[in-house]
Amino acid sequence: MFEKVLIANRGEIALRIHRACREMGLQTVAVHSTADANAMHVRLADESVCIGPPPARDSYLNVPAILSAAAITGADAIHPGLGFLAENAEFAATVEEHGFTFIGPSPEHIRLMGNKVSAKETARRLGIPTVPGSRGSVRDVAAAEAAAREIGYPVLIKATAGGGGRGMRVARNAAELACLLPIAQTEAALFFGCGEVYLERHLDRARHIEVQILGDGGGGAIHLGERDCSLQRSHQKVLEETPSPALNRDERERLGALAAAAVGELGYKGAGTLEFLYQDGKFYFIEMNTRLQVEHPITEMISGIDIVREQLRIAAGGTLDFQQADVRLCGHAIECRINAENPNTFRPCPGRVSDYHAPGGLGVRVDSALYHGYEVPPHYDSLVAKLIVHGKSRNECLMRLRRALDEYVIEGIETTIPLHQRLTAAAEFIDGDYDVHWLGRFVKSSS
Ligand code: MV4
Repeated sequence: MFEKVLIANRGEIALRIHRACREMGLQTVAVHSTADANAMHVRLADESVCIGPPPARDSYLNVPAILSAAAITGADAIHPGLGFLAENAEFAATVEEHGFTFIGPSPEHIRLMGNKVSAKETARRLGIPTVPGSRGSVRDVAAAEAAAREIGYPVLIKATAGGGGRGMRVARNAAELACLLPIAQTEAALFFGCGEVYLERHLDRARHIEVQILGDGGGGAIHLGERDCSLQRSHQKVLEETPSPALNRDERERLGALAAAAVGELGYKGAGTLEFLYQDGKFYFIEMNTRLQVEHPITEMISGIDIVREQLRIAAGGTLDFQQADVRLCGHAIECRINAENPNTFRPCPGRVSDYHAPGGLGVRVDSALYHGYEVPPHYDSLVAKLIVHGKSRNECLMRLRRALDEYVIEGIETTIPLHQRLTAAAEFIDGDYDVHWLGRFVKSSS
């Protein structure tokens, strides 16, 4: 096992990783921008190094500064967290070239899944159902129209290097496709530095369901069930739950087994997530994330497995602590993402936290780097806390969640807690009756 881990991230996720390290007896190194000198992850780490000014490209994305910090502190391994450099294959390779362990999958697997066309092709080869679409990318209008005739309209134009929904376009007929293809290609080049796009049949009332997996790098792999992440607005997840209210036990086991078999076959190392769309009783693979995810705690709550601990064990060359048969998924868990934003307009609201009291009690977990007097900087993502609640049943979980939301005090900044209070009172949410478009409409009608 390592002795010292550098955490190349900030905020609640840096704290989350620090906690796993500390419980395993590992020393931690925090890196931070000048804007984060007073951050909680810096206070708690054994050592800290300032790596640059507030803009992420000068600090949290500054690879030479991060490697220098690892060298001067004598770290053995680097955990990239999520966002920033977590899915940068080049970074993973550079870390290893400099003699540190990258806590995550191989650069080859990161690259394979970062290209959405090769990810889909790989999934299909491994027997995972995918959304009907173009074979590979489409170069010009003629090729796109030929592919769309086979797929059937409406089609969705997606960027090969994309993900997260940016730059997607729906075309309902050949005329729209001819018009939108060059726009999508230009946008893709601008956003992602690669103008390649591909087509998929557009599923118009899908749920977003993802499977958490862990691979040991030697062909062993297990799954930890699914998460329903359909409650999003503007491609930002707002609330996640597990298990999905839409699946029965049989569907859950089949999907999990399929995902675990596939990542085992790949020889995948570390934690990962396979994303699916689910509509009319069918699953369609769309993307794989090769990192720890924001919503991982709900899986930890129903499985009792510390996913970051497993990441560290796997990266150190160890095996998984358990087999599939040892995994017992118990009860129900929900995560509310609490952002420093106006709950109606979603405008970011940085500032000083003038009063702070987090909820607690049985089945309640708060992952947050906030504290009384903390100044939320304006430079980064507005996620400031995750409220995660567990219950024996979905109803018990919901009752507990409402109780915990009512207890939570965050003064001095606006937060999305009032949105979660409205959402958890909505009939469709209570009934589990929602798709990826429902929250956007709900927000418009309830604010
Ligand atoms: C889709 C889709 C419908 N049909 N693909 C958006 C984010 C990216 N990861 C994939 N996304 C979608 N892909 C096909 N073929 C609808 C979405 C989508 C969506 C997916 C997950 C969660 C929220 C969403 C909101 C709008 C659209």
